Amino acid sequence: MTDTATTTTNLNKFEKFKAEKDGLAVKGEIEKFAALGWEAMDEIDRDHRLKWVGVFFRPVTPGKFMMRLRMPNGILTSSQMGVLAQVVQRYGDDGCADITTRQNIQLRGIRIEDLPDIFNRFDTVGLTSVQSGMDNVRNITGDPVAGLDADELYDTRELVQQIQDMLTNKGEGNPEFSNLPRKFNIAITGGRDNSVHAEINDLAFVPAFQEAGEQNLASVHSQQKIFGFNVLVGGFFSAKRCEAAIPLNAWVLPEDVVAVCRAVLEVFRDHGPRANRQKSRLMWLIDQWGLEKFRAEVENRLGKSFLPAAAKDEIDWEKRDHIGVYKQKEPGLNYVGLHIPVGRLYAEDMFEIARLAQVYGSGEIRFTVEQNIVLPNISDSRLATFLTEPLLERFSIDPGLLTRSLVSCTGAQFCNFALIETKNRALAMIKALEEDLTFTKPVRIHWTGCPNSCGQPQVADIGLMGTKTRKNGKTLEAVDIYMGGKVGKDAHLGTCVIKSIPCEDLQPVLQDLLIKSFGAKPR
Ligand code: SRM
Ligand code: SF4
Repeated sequence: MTDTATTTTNLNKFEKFKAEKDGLAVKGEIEKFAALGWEAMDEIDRDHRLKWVGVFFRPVTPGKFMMRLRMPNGILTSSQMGVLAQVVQRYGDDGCADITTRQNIQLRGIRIEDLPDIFNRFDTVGLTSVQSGMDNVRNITGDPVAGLDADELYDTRELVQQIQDMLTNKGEGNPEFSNLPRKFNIAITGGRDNSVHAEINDLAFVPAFQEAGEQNLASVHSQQKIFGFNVLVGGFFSAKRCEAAIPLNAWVLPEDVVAVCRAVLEVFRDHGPRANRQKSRLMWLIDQWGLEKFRAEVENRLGKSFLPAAAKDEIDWEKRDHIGVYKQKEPGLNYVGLHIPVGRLYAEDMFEIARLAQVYGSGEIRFTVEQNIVLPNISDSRLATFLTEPLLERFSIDPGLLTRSLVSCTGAQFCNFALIETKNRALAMIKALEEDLTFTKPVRIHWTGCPNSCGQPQVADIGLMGTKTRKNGKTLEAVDIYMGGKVGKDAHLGTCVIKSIPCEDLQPVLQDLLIKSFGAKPR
């Protein structure tokens, strides 16, 4: 099937177990695993293959699994949220959920014996967790205010759903794309502020117009300016290397986006390097081949040539965080962004969010890549009452200027890669800094527990990446500090500026940076 994985000799451990049994095969074995229990299960099934159905063994909390859903464009209904709340509720103190940096949700405390029931419940409300981990395409991100924003150029919701349906066979699982060389991220943005961080995805579509005359498009389209997307490829973060996506020099019509995703993924699946997992993301294939050959191979799969990229894209706004109350394009309606501290939710919060969406809105709930929630379709007449709801005291529409932009990965509480504790520490640090300083603008601080960069420190104003350091003969939790990440218009990645600050010494260092570089003032 592939250039590099044609024989099973010399394959790395992951390629070997994938060749022996496809990850998706576990879908038919859930009842068996539930009956066996996690301790008696085959270890490869338990630790790896279960991730093909979104179930993650947590070595930090053995027997209490994490489930990663798929939330196309970050959108769910209140009934879906209700089901997710019921699932975590049964685990008492072990049960909670995290909104992720890919506009998605993960559930915690899951026991393997409950999986058959959980999957049945998911089915009743149209939820799926399939192919959300390991060598699969992750949750596909789109504009969190798609269809609500008067200034958007394209409503991404339908396209994101179509891509997910193609990749996952409508949530049932699709063996065509269940053995990629590595994980793969896709984002589509139709707004002006790049709310999805297009530049850090393996494949991204950003809005761009072509002049009808210039590209011989006049025959198919009557308008002068034709809407489509410029295509970016190869963006990724890993412990070894981080790259922003580069232009493929291709412009595609919305109706071709699904086919382009398929073509790129087929090329990646069949030719992507598989020998070394540290060198398997799409950019490594582009390096190996050169962009021209990669582009030609994708065209070959697509069965037609790309038009060259439009000269400029339409990302010309600073990035919005969507926290607060905003008018929708439809008169009389509003969307309200609630700040969810480090994305952490408990069952009672989830029931309450579902209720608020139902009572005040249209029952719809949305997630952002900043791990927050947007409730759309709240009418002018209900808005004032909505704003008096007690939940908004904790999930504020007007948090402090550091708090509102805080992002944090899972960290040591549940993740065995973590070198430091993140979420609780991040919250405590922000509180202390807001007590000591005043701010005139938000400062985006992102915490990530290890160099895998799930908390995206490279896109932050100040990124904090977990590490270990030595001080007075002791090993301590520490951070490397990143700065210079720019999001929205002219997005680019930040770089490491200070290394190995022990977490116990971090507060004065951050205080200094906030004063010198972001105009903060001591109170
Ligand atoms: Fe991630 C692995 C959590 C977004 C790069 N990531 C993991 C694992 C699965 C490791 C593990 O098994 O413990 C973490 C699960 C911990 C847990 O219990 O929650 C984990 N990643 C997360 C989440 C939950 C962070 C968060 O708090 O929001 C995000 C889930 C997104 C989702 O819904 O699918 C998450 N991870 C990201 C991102 C950000 C993004 O996509 O914009 C990145 C960097 C971008 C990228 O992938 O290019 C990211 N995660 C990684 C990597 C490094 C990938 C690589 O090529 O080396 C790993 C390690 C790996 O895959 O081997 C990883
Ligand atoms: Fe775990 Fe590291 Fe990802 Fe944080 S960055 S969730 S610690 S793998």
